[in-house]
Amino acid sequence: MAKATAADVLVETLIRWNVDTVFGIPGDGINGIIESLRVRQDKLRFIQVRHEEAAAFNACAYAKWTGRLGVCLATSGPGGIHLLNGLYDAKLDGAPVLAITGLQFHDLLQTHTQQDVELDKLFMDVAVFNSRIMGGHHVENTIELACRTALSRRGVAHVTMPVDLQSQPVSADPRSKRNVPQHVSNEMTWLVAMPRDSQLHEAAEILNSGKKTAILAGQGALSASEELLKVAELLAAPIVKPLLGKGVVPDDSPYTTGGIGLLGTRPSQEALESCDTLLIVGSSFPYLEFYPRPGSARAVQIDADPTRIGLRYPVEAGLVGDAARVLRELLPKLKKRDDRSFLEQAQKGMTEWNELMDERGTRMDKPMKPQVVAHELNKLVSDDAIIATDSGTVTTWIARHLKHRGNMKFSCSGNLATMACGLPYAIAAAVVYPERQVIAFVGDGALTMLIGELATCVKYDLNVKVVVIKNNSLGQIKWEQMVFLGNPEYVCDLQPVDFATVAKGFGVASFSVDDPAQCGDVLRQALAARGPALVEATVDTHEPPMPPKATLRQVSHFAQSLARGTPERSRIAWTVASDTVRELV
Ligand SMILES: Cc1ncc(C[n+]2csc(CCOP(=O)(O)OP(=O)(O)O)c2C)c(N)n1
Ligand SMILES: [Mg+2]
Repeated sequence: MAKATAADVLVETLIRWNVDTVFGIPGDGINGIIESLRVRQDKLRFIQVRHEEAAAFNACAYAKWTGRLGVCLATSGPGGIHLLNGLYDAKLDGAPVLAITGLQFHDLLQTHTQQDVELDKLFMDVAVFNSRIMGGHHVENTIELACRTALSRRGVAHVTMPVDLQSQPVSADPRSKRNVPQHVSNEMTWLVAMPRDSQLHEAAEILNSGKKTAILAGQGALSASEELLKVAELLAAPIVKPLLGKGVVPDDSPYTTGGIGLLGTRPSQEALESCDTLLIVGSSFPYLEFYPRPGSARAVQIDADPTRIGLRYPVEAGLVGDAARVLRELLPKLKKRDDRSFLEQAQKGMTEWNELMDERGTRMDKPMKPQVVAHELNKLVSDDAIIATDSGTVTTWIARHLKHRGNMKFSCSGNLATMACGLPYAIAAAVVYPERQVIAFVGDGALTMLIGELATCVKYDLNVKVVVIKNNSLGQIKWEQMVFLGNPEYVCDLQPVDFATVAKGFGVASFSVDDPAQCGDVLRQALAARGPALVEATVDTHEPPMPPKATLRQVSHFAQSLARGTPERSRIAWTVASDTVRELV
């Protein structure tokens, strides 16, 4: 048998860490690793993508969907550089990812050799663990620590390895005297923190002292659904959900007011504006302007990470630990609130909000309103669908019209809010859960950034359904220019793309719809198609993503933007005015 190479040790160590999938693209800086993967393909599959950025998104999404370590692999120089945006996505959303890259020959580094990019230096800011492997006996301990660090610190670990070392027999590298053989283990132990009883009492006292409590529950509360609903019931407190926490409780629960932020609901915004006590659970929702005014509410925060306590709001009590476990300890200390009016007010608000969403989602106007597509899709998706979205106005449409229920999973790039993640996120879902319905709800701008990944869907016969909202515009930015800044729209128009034809070229079943009356049928056909399919939904480019409560300042900026010469201003003004009139009557 051939002697084990350093790359063999690397891949064997990954297998011991239960890594079953690596996303990436081969290259001459990682040939040794690719060969070790080839001979172990029955234990560890390699998903070959079309752009390393997608591989990093895949790894991030794999971690988000499964809670396990996501792994991506890229070659030296350009391959590694391409990973960076997806790795920042993982860093900012706290997804454990291991990125493996190649370096040039160990004895040519920093000599202007080809692809001479020291990726460990480049990745210094993105990575919580970042190491350059120096020899065959340095592989196992480095990879073990990389996996353990990424998982325990919920971040990116990066390991890079000179190409010549990869295929060298481990025995060729003399082991140093202090490097005792087999001194590491793949044991993964999690920190289990629990607040002291006095801390729980203090937190309960604060929450019990209020009359109007709101709960803000994010990504860190995804496995605390049952406990949150019990707290909501006891305190008559509406649960407000930042986007990554969409799955915390089902959208049809009487205890939630749905999303928060520009793409959220009016009752959520009102609950945070008027609460006198706030319970933040597993959330670092970044939009400070949506929190209660500092000082207007007494607040308690539960988070697994002590550095996040008090990050966004001046909380009086912090409870560090797993959301579900901490809530279970807190629950017996909470008093049932007799006055249910705050929750009832929120429920009334939600009835009105849902009517408004139904109205917006069922308009028969032409051009078709984008909300119609999200609304129709919501009716068709199964209760265990996995839905990935992208950054743009599309995020608003799906956030508001998709009713999270059952075992659904939903994600997007939350804190980085990068474009182009939607399709790779969906690909990762379809790789892991081939039997589930997987949907990418994406904009035309975002899809074109990594459109090559349609080929990945075909290559692996992935059950990914892409719904592309074609408004021929970088819509989100167009509205930001107009409504937030009062500037005329500039450089947001997109060259129209015939996505249905492009999809066919990739070998993806393709569908088109521009008629709201047909939208449901077309989506149904696409969802029923075997394997990957794409629906090009051509929509009204002038439909605004209305904030939950438009401020006077926004209205005035919008007017200024039109007055200062936004192209097609009469059409835009007409669309906004007719939407508003219809919603008032
Ligand atoms: C990589 C990246 N580039 C630019 C942006 C800024 N940005 C945010 S949303 C958006 C427009 C998205 O356009 P599209 O995908 O067509 O969706 P739409 O807003 O039209 O629904 C842009 C340019 C970003 N978030 N990420
Ligand atoms: Mg667009």
